[in-house]
Amino acid sequence: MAGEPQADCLFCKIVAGEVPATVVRDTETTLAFRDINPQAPTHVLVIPKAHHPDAASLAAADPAAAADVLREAGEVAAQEKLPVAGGGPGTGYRIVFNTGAGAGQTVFHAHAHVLGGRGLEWPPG
Ligand code: IU
Repeated sequence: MAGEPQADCLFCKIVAGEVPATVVRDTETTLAFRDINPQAPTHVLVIPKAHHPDAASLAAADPAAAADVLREAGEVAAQEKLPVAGGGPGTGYRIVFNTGAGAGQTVFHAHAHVLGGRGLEWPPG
């Protein structure tokens, strides 16, 4: 059923404390932890604690939880002191939801990547 923990899901195991992670924020509905393979000086994943396979599925099933993930992504950026003003290289941050294997999604539990602390090119690779 949508939202229920999945036995074979890595991020459900992190939520359950069965797999270690470096947690930076923990709320009733979300968890934020450092990516084990960081692609930027700040690379944090924000996940809903409930299992949903991707961001769009999460938003369809539980819009409030999707909003919680987005708000927490902003809180992570603030906590990590990622500067937004100025507009130069290394300012601003990126929130990414890879969706589908073809777009690079490898863990099928919705997650926002929060990336910052370096210049970020556009378009992304
Ligand atoms: P993706 O968008 O599904 O590719 O993102 C999954 C991320 O999960 C990826 O950046 C991995 O480095 C990261 N990750 C992790 O943080 N901890 C883990 O134990 C595993 C993957 I496996």
